[in-house]
Order: sequence, then structure tokens, then C-alpha cells
Amino acid sequence: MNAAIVITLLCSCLLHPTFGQDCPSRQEIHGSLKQVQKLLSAHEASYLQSLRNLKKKINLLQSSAGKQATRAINGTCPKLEAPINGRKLGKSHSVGHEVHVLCDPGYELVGTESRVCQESLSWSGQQPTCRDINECTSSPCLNGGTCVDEVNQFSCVCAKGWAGATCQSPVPTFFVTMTNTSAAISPATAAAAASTLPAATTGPFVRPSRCTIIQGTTHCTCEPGYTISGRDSNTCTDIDECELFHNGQAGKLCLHACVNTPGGYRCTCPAGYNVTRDGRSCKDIDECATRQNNCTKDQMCINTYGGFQCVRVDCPKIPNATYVKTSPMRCERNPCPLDNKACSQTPNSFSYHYLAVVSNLSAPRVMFRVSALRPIGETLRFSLLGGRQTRRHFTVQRSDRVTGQLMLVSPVQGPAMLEADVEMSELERRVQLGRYITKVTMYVSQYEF
Ligand SMILES: [Ca+2]
Ligand SMILES: [Ca+2]
Repeated sequence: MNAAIVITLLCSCLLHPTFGQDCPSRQEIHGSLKQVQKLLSAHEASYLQSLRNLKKKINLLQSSAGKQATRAINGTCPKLEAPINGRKLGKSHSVGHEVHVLCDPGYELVGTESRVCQESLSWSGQQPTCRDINECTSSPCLNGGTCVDEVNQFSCVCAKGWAGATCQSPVPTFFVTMTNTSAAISPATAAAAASTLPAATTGPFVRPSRCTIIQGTTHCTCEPGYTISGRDSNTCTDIDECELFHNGQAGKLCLHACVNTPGGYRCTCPAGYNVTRDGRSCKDIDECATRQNNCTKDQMCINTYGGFQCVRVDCPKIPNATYVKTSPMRCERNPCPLDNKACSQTPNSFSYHYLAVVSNLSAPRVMFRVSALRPIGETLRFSLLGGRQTRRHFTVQRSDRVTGQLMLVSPVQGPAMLEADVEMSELERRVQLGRYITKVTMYVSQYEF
């Protein structure tokens, strides 16, 4: 019943009694007014009740918001220690803050890289550890050599007949016969008849021979590394081992260069390499480990074969998104504004990796693996980004459900620098959840050792 209409009707009758028979009787008016009064009090009661309910709800909300705020301000998670052979980035242990763990060069992270202090005052994820990277995984030692994993490097114990950093060079199976004796003589006879003949000697490469006269015949011998040359048995000349064996069937005498010396020879190596203990191979000098580099504080030193590189990781500048460095080798996207589709389609992170290899490395071979630590989507897709130059040398394959591998498909002649970007995208029902780019830079040395 509409109270406003009843009241209007009653007011008109009271003000204009001339309406006569159309107006209700006084008794009827009294009844109607009573009804309106009842209606209004019912409305009033209902309004008051809803007001009380609303007040209650507001109070409840206010108290729960207050509790959350105090928890967030006061709560801290237990102190996190940096793992052995690694370090921790981020000092705040308050709720909502993140810490990142980074391993030293030569170590890989096992566990959770970034951990968040949760409202439950515990850290998300698993305590990370830094594990020595096994450089032997890619089987770098050739020709039956055994790989020995060392911190940040490996060494090869070569099978018999092979030498070099990766056992790539055959060892010559012949060696110089160092003495030149024309006859076998018994020591007693030799001593009795020994006499040294005067000889014309000039310079260190020519020496007098040592001659013995036995029963009227002269037998001459030379010092090791010398030989009697021509008809003159009185002089010995140095054997040029470098010339003699420079292209032997079983390989070179020296891995790089041979220098002839009086009575012998020695091997030399190009700048950036040291001669190995066996005297014939070359081993790269690690300028980054030995501080023989000039990289500045904001650069990273990358050891390469025959040299080193100073690199600086700068986060990419691309439209619609901004990136922040979360570790020396990684940039992550800042959160996108809500409903900004262009931003959410940009890569979530960029990781940077540097590899050093020797020239003409045999192919195919796995150069790098990319794995998803905590896959969210149902599918991971791995692909190679980059132009023709990249595709000529690389391809990307899946090695298991969560791992993709960058393969070298053709040998590269150094010196050269190649770049390959591996994209890992995470999909759920064909919808892209995230894109992660790994930028691999490969430094190829000039020499094959
Ligand atoms: Ca010599
Ligand atoms: Ca080096």
C-alpha cells in the first residue's frame, strides 16, 4: 500500500469538505491513518535493524584490517645464511621482502634462487646450496681421454698417444736417437785407445766430435742432440728437430711452435698461453683467476682461450616494459600495470651466459642447457631466436620435459664471437604464461687448443 497516496487523499478531503459524497467518512479516515502509522513504524524498525547490521560489519572489517597491518609491520622471518660458495642479495627479513642467492663462478644453484618472507613468518621455497658445476658433463676430453672435474674448469688425462688440453693432438711416436756411434765397442778397449782429435768448432750449433781409434779405424761420437754431418767426422752439428719432425706422420713435435736450440729444441706458445709441463702443449692462462686482467669493478671478467673479456650486463631497454637487475647475470621485468597486455607479453626475464671454446670444436655438441625450476604451465616450449648467422651454427632441442639444450651444429673457425638467444615459453591451454630469454655469448679462440 502506498502511504503517500492515502495521505494525499485524506488531506484533500479535510481541506475541501465540499467534495461531498466522494470523501470517506470520519471513521474510515481514522482507520486508514492508523494503518499508515503501523506501516511507518514497521519501516522504521526495519531501517534501524539494517543500520545496526551495517555498523557491525564495518567494525569487523576495521578490526581485521588493523590486525593485518600490525602483523605486516612487526613480522620478520628467521635470518637466512648465504650458502657455502655463494652469497645472498637483500638484507631485509620483513614480511613481503625478497632475498636472492647467487653462487660463485663454477658453482650452480640447487634449490630456490629467490625467497620471499611470507606472512607465516617463514621463507618460501627451499634452502639453496651451491654445487660445483661438473664441467665433464659435456665429455670434453677426446680420443679416450678421462675428464677430471675441477672448480670452474676441467682437465683431461689423455690416453696413450694423445696430448693437448682436450687430448686432441696425437703424440709423435718417434724420438731422436741422441747418440751417433759408428760401432759397438767394449768400454775397456775404448778407454785404452781413446784420444780426442782436434776439431774446428764454430758456434753452439757445431761441436767437436769424440773419436776413438780401434785397430786402426776411427770411430767418432757426438753429444746428445748432435750428429756428424757430411764427410768431416771431426765435427758434430746440432740436429734441427723442428725441421726434421715438423710434419711427421704421427703429428707435430710441438702443439704450436718449435724453436731449435743447440743440442735440443723447445716448444713455444702464443700470447695468452703457457707451455704445459710435458713441454709440447699449450695451456690457456686464466687471467680472471690470476688478476692479470684490467676489468673494472662494474665489469665481469670472462676467461677465454688465449685471452679474456670484460663484460658488463645492462638490462635491455624495450618498449612497454622495464627491467631490473636481480643478480649480476640476470634482469627481471618490473610488475606490469593491470590490463597492460603489451607489457605482459614482453619477456619475464633475461639471463646472460658466457662460454669460451676453442676454434673448430667438433660438432654436434651440447653447449648449454636451460631448465625450468618450477614450471607452472602444462607445456614448456624452447626455441632459438636470432638470424641466419646464429642458425648456421646453433639449434635448440628439448632434452627432457623441463630442459632445452643449445647445440652447436657446425664447427666455428676462430677467432669469433657468436651469440644465441634461447627462449623458454610457458603455456597453459595454448595461452602464454611467461617468456624467459637466455642470452648465450660464445667466444671462439684463434687456435684449436
Ligand atoms: Ca736442436
Ligand atoms: Ca685466458
